[in-house]
Amino acid sequence: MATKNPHFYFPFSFGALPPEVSSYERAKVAILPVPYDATTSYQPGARNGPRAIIEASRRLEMHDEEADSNFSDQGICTLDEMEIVDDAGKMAQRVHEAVRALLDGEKKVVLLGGEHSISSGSVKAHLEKHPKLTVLHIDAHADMRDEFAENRFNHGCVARRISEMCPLVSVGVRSIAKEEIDHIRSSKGRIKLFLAKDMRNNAWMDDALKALGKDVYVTIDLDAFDTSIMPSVGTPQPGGMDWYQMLDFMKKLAASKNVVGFDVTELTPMPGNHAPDVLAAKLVYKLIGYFFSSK
Ligand SMILES: [Mn+2]
Repeated sequence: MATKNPHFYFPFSFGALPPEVSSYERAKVAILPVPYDATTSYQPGARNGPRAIIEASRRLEMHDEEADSNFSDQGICTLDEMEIVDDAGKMAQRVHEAVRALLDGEKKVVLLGGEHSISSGSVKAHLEKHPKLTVLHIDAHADMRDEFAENRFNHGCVARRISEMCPLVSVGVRSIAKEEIDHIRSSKGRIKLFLAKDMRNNAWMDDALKALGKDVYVTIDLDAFDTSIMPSVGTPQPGGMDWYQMLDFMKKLAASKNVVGFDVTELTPMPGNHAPDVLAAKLVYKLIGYFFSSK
């Protein structure tokens, strides 16, 4: 088959992986792109995020320099982009059904956004498989409003929707409304908050890990990163996390918890600056390695 000739074939799959390691049957990990951004409140364009992450991933070395290992050996398949419907609630429902089908097929799921509202459907599907699930939410914003722009499924409400299903730990937050703080205080410990201002040394990491249960789903809004390295987001905030701080935290998480799935959302690619796309792609690849290798 011509597709097996490495000289004439550069697949549009995560990591440009060839069919031998990227077929659905062979893959332990399934990447689900969700190009949805209908409720984005400031700069639109997250619908272009999944494609930019996959495109950037095709230029990555599959040998991870840090782990001295190739994380793609476990098989990573890239699914077609999900079909979009306007309504955010219906979209979350679609994501729920798609992720449930993948979990039924024994896949580890990686959701690529798209705006953050899509995550609630993925959490719901994972919770059905892991009843004691807790969610680690990494974000510049609390996303804890009951509704925003008259929409309970707006991307600014996603952590609230998730916290109605299971306990939630938010880290990296530096934009939060008074009503959101009041809601977290009234949650009796079900929602825990780590503000970015309190994360300038790494003492917070152990406290955040202690707040999580054994089974963890990780949802990442890329605006958690500092804008100096991640300007390609719809709603930027200064004072975010740096690359190695994020990786250190993710490695500690992987060492002490069972991470069952994750998503990376809100990349809004910026014409002429590919560095943030590469950051997102490399983060996804490293997390696949940290969370799913040899488990
Ligand atoms: Mn955010």
